[in-house]
Amino acid sequence: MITRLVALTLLGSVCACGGGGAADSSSASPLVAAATATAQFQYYQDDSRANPVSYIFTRDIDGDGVEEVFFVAFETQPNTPDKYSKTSVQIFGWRNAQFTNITAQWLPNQTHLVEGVGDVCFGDFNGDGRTDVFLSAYTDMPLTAYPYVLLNQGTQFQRIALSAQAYMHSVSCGDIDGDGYDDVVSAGWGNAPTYVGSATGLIEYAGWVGGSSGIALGQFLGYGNLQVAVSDVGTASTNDTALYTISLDHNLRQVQYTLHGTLPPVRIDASQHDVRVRVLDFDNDGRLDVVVFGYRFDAPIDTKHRGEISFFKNLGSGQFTDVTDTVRMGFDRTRMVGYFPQIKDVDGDGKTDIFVSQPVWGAHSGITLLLNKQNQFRDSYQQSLRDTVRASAQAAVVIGPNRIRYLIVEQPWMHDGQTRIALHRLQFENN
Ligand SMILES: [Ca+2]
Ligand SMILES: [Ca+2]
Ligand SMILES: [Ca+2]
Ligand SMILES: [Ca+2]
Repeated sequence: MITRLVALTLLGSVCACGGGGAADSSSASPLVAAATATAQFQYYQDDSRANPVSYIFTRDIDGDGVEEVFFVAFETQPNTPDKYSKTSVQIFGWRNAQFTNITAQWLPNQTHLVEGVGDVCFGDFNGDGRTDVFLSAYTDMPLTAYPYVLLNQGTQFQRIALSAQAYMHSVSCGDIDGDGYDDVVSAGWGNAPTYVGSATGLIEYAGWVGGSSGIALGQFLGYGNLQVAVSDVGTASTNDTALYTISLDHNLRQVQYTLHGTLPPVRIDASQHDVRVRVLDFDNDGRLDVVVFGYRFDAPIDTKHRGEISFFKNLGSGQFTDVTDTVRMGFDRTRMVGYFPQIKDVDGDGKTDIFVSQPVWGAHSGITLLLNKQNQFRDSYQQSLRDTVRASAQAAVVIGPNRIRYLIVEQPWMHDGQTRIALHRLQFENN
């Protein structure tokens, strides 16, 4: 074991130098411990063996300071609508210090059975102080599905189906109008409504932002309703990220999105797909900034420029500038990025970091940890992460009991209908 770790450390040093020039001193630490828990479950409700597209989300839903983990999925192409296999939502958490499947408690009476989920966001939609969940409707084909709101009753969810939609590629939760009820906006290609929070939960308002892939609510302008940063708007060749202001008409139950400005382009030459947008004030100047995750979707095997994590600094008044080259250190652009980037304090030093993962095939990496050090986001622990999260696996970081950080790994698909997961404790240098 020790020999293996030493070997990995050496490999890590070599790879960090080749991947962009930034010395990665943190790779000297044994970041990932052996798995302390494993489990398996079935996403599908039938005997499909097709590799599901699945995503992992973490949130403390019961307010005990320990995060729960949500696994969601859809069956993708080359399947067709008449052969589509419905999926399920799986929830894991800690019970008596054991990491275990708690789906039946939170989603009783088979309410974990859904059609397909393409994104998840969390908010308090009915203002009762409890964290609710929004599951987007997505099957990656012209087949409608139900978006669901899961209203938190304290120890279980009340599930409510909203009107059927298709292609809800990404969702974002936030209180647009500051009335104390969180709202939900979506990006995609299905003309979904906007969901407005109220004392009784989400209400559908007509109006959406238009064809797009990623979306994030934020107070970028510093006044008025929240705005949205939206990726993959415009034409296929430009694929811009844009900022829209939002106005609500409660009487007509309508929402209007107005283009305020366009952000710099993500610097990928061809077939760019900017799948997710995230918001954080990465330079601590009091203005919310934008991070866009994009990749080249038809990238040949030897593509030098496959993935991007772009940092757009908010200059105020809706103006943004690309500061990626000075903010992001050491990221290897042949790498793949993914659909559930996490903006959280991964290493527990009080600064917000970025973690993103996606299954890849072949020799490429699909995992990135950008640790925030002095407002620079440094590519860290790449070799350790790659050794644990192997090709065609994916992972997320979850905060467990006693604020201990874990890597939850969804293992490569074995074509037997079972999804296997493993929990690994993370031990960072200096803490
Ligand atoms: Ca919890
Ligand atoms: Ca609201
Ligand atoms: Ca800022
Ligand atoms: Ca941190």
